Amino acid sequence: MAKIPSIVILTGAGVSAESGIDTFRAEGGLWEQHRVEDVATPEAFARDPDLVLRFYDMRRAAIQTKQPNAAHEALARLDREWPGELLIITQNVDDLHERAGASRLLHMHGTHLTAWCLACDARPEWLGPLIDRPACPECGVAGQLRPDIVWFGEMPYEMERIYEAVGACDLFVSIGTSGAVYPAAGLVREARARGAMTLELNLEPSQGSYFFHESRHGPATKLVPEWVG
Ligand code: BJW
Repeated sequence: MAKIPSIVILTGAGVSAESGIDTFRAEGGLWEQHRVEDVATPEAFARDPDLVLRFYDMRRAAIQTKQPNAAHEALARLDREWPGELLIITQNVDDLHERAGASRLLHMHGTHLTAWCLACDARPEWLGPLIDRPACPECGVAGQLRPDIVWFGEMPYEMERIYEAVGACDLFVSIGTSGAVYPAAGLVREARARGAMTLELNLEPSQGSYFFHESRHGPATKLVPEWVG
């Protein structure tokens, strides 16, 4: 019997755009109000922790008011129904994939659901504003919790598992990501070099469009349900 194709899906901010969560690099996007160097590096956090914590507390509160859209729903259905190997690798820190019901999922750039204790390395639930300098529920030390989010210069999570899945997949699909940030942006080349078919679903051609066998352009809420069928 023929092997059931194994699928890896990489998602980015574009998949959550129609849920009302700003993308990073569009006009009027998240980082036009906040310079990325001011908020998304460990150096910026060391320099001005209040600015960074206030920014992420606000983002987390905003994300909690948003709902999954038709693209998240379609991917969750595919995850439930696909009989073969499947992994959704999201760069997004929101939890809209899991709220739609996806479970074969990993967050390579972290998540706003947990905080990271710099004192004991635990990752407890991110329960309230970090700007208030709460104590870590694991070790009790106050003021050492930071967002559990991967900043520039930090190693994205679960890279070993990611390269293993990408290297073994038959189909690699990239949805709603600009291809501007590595190592995520390099995964398509990795998949293609190992013989996978590669498909891009994005509002417009991304920086890496020419690496894909096929690119389809339009809103994720239309393209993803059409692709999943
Ligand atoms: C729609 C849509 C709709 C809109 N429907 N589509 C020089 C060269 C190469 C690399 C480097 C370099 N200098 C430094 C680096 C490394 C650096 C990097 O890549 N920098 C680049 C800027 C050049 N990367 C890192 O530092 C990473 N770590 C690392 O490399 O460690 C070393 C290592 C070595 C070897 C192996 C492994 C690791 C860490 C990167 C961390 C990224 N973190 C961020 C911020 C998190 C904070 C936060 O969330 O606030 O994660 S950056 C930001 O960009 C966020 C996102 O996950 C990430 C990707 O953005 P995404 O999702 O693509 O969003 P956009 O806005 O860019 O694009 C949205 C797309 O959707 C657009 O194309 C739209 O058209 C589309 N769209 N609406 C469909 N409705």
